[in-house]
Amino acid sequence: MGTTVQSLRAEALPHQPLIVSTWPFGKAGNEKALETLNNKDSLLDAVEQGIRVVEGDENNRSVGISGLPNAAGVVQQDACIMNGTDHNAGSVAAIEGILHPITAARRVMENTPHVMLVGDGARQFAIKEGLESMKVDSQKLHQEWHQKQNKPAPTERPKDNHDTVALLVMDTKGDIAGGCSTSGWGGKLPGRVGDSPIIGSGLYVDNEVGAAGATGLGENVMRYCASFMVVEYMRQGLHPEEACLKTIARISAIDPKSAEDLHLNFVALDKKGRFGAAGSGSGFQYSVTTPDSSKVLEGAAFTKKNVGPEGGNTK
Ligand code: SD4
Repeated sequence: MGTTVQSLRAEALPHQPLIVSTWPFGKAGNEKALETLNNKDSLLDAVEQGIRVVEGDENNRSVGISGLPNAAGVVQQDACIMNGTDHNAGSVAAIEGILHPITAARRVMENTPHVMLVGDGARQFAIKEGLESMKVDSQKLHQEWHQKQNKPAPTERPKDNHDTVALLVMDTKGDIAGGCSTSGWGGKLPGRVGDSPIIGSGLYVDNEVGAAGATGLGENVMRYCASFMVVEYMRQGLHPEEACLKTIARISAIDPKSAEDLHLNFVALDKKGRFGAAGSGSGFQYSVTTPDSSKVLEGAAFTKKNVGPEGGNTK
């Protein structure tokens, strides 16, 4: 990459909407989120509508019903949503056959006294809420469903086998919310739940500080409450990019695997309107949208040089 941490650091962008999401496929979601804010819809609407665009992309093989199936050939999806202003959250995990898990997560938050529903309970709840569904999808049903839509199911697997959209939104008031959605790790054991629907792991939002979201190997995120950790580092005053790097440094100081093998990637934004991202390896791309521009940027790559050996900041 050859890009330094400093050069990747974005300038503060106060008093204007800011949307940050994982991967280049997040950009279309960001733009929808911005459009939603421009229409004077709520912050949560912006998160939900943005993520629905990514979930609805038939060519996306890691988010939505076109995502990667588990070891039994079934797509089981995880999603969550969190509102910074009232600290409310909702999530669904290992949900099958629901076209927009992010909407199911929001309904859990708004229409139940719970935070998380899983498996068949989550599916039944979503159906009762009137959400679009299909039959639980063995590979064959999945193909048939796509044929009915007159669109063949994509056959190519993404090179990385796992990806997630985590999408963070700040509005003109500086209020923050976020969401996550994924079909998770391809070939996972049936019933496996990743980091993405776990508040504090795949996503965390604190309206006083900022928000963070994760993508990568969920097991390595969940064991450290990593998005919460990123937000806590921002609370200490770290720039979002530094907070992401320091979280990776801390995990990598504990985990015997090489940083590359951890497959950790984070995006973050803070209350000042600053944003950043970092990955445990190189090549993590993320999307940033404001009223002035919508771009795909390269996150900082963790090395022991850009963050001290015990996660200490070298600057
Ligand atoms: C998971 N973290 O299920 C998700 C998948 C992902 O990049 O983000 N992969 O483990």
